[in-house]
Amino acid sequence: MSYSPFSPIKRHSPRVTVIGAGKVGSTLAQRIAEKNLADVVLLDVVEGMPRGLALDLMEARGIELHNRRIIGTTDYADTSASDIVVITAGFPRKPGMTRDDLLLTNAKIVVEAANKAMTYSPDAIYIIVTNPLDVMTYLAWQATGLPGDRIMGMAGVLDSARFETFIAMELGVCCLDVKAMVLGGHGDLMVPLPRYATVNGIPITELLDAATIERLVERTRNGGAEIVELMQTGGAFYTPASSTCVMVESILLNQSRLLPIAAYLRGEYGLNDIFIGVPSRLGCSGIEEVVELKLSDVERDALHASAQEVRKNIARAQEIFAAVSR
Ligand code: TXD
Repeated sequence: MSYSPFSPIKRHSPRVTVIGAGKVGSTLAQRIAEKNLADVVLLDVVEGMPRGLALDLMEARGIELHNRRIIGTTDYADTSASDIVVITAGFPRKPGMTRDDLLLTNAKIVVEAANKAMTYSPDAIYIIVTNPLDVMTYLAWQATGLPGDRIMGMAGVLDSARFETFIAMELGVCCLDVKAMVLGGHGDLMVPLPRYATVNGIPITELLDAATIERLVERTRNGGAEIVELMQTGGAFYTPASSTCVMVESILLNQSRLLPIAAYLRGEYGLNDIFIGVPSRLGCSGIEEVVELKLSDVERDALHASAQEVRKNIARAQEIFAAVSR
């Protein structure tokens, strides 16, 4: 029998479950652990794979200088008492495929994952990442009965990061100085807001002409597809994982950061009963506040057009669901 003078480490660490140990999920697990934010449970349907990834991440701890536990599993019982559950399970777009083509396949996966996770972590805050994002978030909210402030979708942080990158590249400035906000659904009708984009406080409308801004807006709207076309297999995952990690961090550290996230609306921006990207403050209780910006008529119309698209897809998903379960 081996001898050890040490008793096992006992601690109450925050715990984040990441469902779907694919590109986004495994990169997110790495970010969370290496930023020393929480222990991570990485769950997938594929036997062995999440355990392998978790072991690989654990073996890097001495080098990356953290002591977070990463558990890989296919069993929801291992996810119990999580503070946050992130759902990335599903399939990404293939070249030429729209986000909405993924609708039915991913809807079944996300609803099942959310329901199973709820049995073990009924008090957690849920972040949905799977596409089509706004629709998946609505369906998961509906299926779980979670209050609107404890379930949200990640897309706006990613779309804003892309807009900021393109602005920084165009102007040749440091990306740390650029702040921008993209609202609306995570689709072709998303609403980048140039009026609220700045380089360290200087509005970009004073730095770039209208045609250039429109080009950057278009590139932002097409940001996901641009990467899918280049990669051919799978889509973006580094920035999606970083963007989700920002939300996880704001919740765990109760930072109340103002972030564009897909939030449940009850009349804000003239929209009701929908999840769509709007600026919200994110803290330990989830969404603390949806912040209503003053929008111009054009911006408001664009947001409503995007909402219309999201609603159409929610209705379509519900129709397909009803037909399948008949
Ligand atoms: O801005 C955003 N919201 C997004 C969304 C940005 C990037 C990626 N976005 C979407 O996230 C993408 O369109 C997909 O719908 C998801 C996951 O993307 P990822 O690139 O990580 O896909 P992978 O690498 O194919 O990983 C998906 C994993 C894979 O390991 C499957 O085995 C697993 O999901 N999977 C499941 N896990 C648990 N439970 C079930 N039922 C399940 N089905 C598949």
